[in-house]
Amino acid sequence: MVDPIFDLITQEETRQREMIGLIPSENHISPEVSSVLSSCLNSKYSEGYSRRRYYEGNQIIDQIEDLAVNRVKKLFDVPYVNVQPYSGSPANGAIYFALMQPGETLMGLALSSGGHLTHGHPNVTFSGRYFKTVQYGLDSQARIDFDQLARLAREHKPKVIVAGTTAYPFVLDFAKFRQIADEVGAWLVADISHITGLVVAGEHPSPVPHVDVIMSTTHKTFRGPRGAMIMVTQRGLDRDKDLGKKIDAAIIPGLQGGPHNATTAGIAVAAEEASRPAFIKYAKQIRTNADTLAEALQAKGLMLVGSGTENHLMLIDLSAISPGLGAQVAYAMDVAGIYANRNTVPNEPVSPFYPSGIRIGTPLVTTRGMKAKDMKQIATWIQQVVELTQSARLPEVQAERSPFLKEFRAKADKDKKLRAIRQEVSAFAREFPLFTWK
Ligand code: DSN
Repeated sequence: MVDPIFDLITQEETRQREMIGLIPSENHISPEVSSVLSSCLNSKYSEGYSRRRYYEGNQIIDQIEDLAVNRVKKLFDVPYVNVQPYSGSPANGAIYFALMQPGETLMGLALSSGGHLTHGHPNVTFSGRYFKTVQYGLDSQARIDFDQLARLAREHKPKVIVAGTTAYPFVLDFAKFRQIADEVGAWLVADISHITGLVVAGEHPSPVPHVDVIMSTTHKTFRGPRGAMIMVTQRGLDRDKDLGKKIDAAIIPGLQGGPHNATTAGIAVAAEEASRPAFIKYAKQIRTNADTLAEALQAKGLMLVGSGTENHLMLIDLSAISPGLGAQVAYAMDVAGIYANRNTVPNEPVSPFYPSGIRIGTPLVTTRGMKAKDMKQIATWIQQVVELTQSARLPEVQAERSPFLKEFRAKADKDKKLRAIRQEVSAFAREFPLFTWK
C-alpha cells in the first residue's frame, strides 16, 4: 500500500504552486534548507549544549550547532545566541522565565492592536497566566501609542517590556521603547519574528543597539526552517553578565528537551543565505512589492489600517464596508486562489472570530519572484473578490455569524465568478517557481 500521506503532500505542493500566498508570516524555503530538514540529523538526541550534552555521539552535532550560533552572531552582531527554541512562543516563554519571577509584570502590545498572544494576553496564554500583564495599544493613527506606553510603564513598573508585533504595518522605534524601559528600569525585549529578514537587509532599523534581548522565529522573512532563535545584545550582557546562561537554562531544562538538530542545521543554512547580496535584494523587493500592493489596493478604494505600510505587511480594513466582513472575504479569496488571513482591525467592531480585516504581506510572493507589476494584478483580483463578497453577503450575517458564515461558505464554494478568478490566478501562479533567487 502506498501511504496516502505522500499523495496529500503532493496535493499541498500543487495547492501552494497554483495559489497566491499572502500570509505575511509564511515563506518558502530554499532547496538547501529543505534537504537539511529531511536529513539524518533528525535521528539524533542532543540534550544540552555544544560540548555539554547528556548523550554521547554528538561530536558532529556540536559543530553544526556551533556553526548555526556563530553565523547568527555574525549576521546580527550580537555576543550571545541560542538556536534551540522549538518556535516563537516557547522562545518568548524562555525569555520571560529567564528575566522574571512568576507574578512579576510583563508589558506588551495588545493582540487586538497587532501584538502576539505571548506578549501578555491575559488568561489564555502562559504569558498572561504566570505573569501580571499590562497591555499597551495604538493611537488614532494606528501607530504604537508611546504616551500611553510611558504612562502605563510609570504606573505599573514592568519587569519586562516587549517591543514586538505580528500584525503591525509600521516601523518599530526601538529607541523610544528604550527611553521608556530605562526610565522604569525594565528589561527591553524585541520580538522581531516578522521583520527579521528586513532587519538583516537594513530595510528595517535594527533593535541590536537598543534592546537587551531579541527573539525571532526563523521561518518568516528570515526564510529558514520552522524554529526560533534568541539573541542577547552587548547591552543585555552589560546589565547581567549571566543573562546568556539564564536563557540557556530556561530553554533546557526549563522548558524543552532535546533540540531539533535538523532545524538547527536549517537555521545555519538560512543564516548563510541571509548573508548573501541576493538576500538583501530579496528584502528590498519585499518592501517594493508591499508598497506597490498597498498603493494599488488604495487606488481601488480599499482602506488600509494606517493608510499604508512601512514593512512587509498591511491590513485591509473592511469595517466601513461591513463590520465582520474579513472572515467572509478571507474565505472568498481562498476560493478565488489567494490565501491570506482574517484579522482584527484597531477598535475591532465585531470579534477576533469574525473580524473586519484581512492581513496580507509580500514575503511569499517575493520569494517566488513576483515583482511590482504582479502586485498590481493581485490587487485587482483582491478588489474583485471584495466586491463579489459584498454582493453575495447574506444580510443576516451580522446578527448571528456562525451559521450564516457556513451558509456564505457554501454559496462562495459554488460562485462562478470566484471560480473564474481562480482559473486566472492558477494560470498566473503556475508560471512562478516556489523558490527563486531572481
Ligand atoms: N502565527 C504567527 C503569525 O501569523 O504572525 C505569529 O506567531
